[in-house]
Amino acid sequence: MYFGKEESEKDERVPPNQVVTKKWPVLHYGNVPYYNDLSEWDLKLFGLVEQAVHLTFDEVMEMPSTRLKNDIHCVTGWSRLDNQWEGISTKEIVKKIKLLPEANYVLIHAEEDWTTNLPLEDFLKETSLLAHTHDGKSLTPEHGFPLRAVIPHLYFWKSAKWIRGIEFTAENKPGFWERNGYHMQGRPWKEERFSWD
Ligand SMILES: Nc1nc2c(c(=O)[nH]1)N[C@H]1C(S)=C(S)[C@@H](COP(=O)(O)O)O[C@H]1N2
Ligand SMILES: [Mo]
Repeated sequence: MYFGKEESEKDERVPPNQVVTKKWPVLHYGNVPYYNDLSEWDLKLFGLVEQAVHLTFDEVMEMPSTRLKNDIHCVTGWSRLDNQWEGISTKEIVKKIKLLPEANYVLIHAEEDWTTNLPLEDFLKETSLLAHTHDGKSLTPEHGFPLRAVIPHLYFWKSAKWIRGIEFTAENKPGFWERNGYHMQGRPWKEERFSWD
């Protein structure tokens, strides 16, 4: 059997039982929020921090921004390669607060009380960011406008769209899908799809 260079490269980039798509599927539970006025929007950083902060959209946009290219892997089996994101790195966002030493996990809060949890270490990985732009265009409402998490090294459900809060916790509190059986960490290369995996 002949394996061209492209094939072997793909194997290195696509985790087990994932299929590459060029399209970008839209997937979520609940409704897409539409904002008439971003002055209604804020991002709350709270929980195990010295002092909680609320950032306005303008304050977020004034922060140093970063561009990162990466691959995303949805637990339903599709992967999309070479996504170009622009936004605020999570390491930059936490400069706005002082984390207490007990903070070990993060619960990301989105519109309609949708949540997802992950270890602080995964949240702060150098490839993690809060993105407002994808492949050069502002996020569409369906894909998370005005701001979404992008945690590309975990299954894509951890990449919350329409984020409104980041809560730092001592315990690993399960989020929406995690309460329904999805994995607490969700690493695609280990196929951590469900909590019984
Ligand atoms: N707020 C919110 N974010 C969410 C979800 C959701 O239901 N609500 N679904 C997750 C899931 S399961 C996936 S696969 C990705 C899909 O992102 P996309 O629609 O931009 O491809 O968003 C994640 N972020
Ligand atoms: Mo998903």
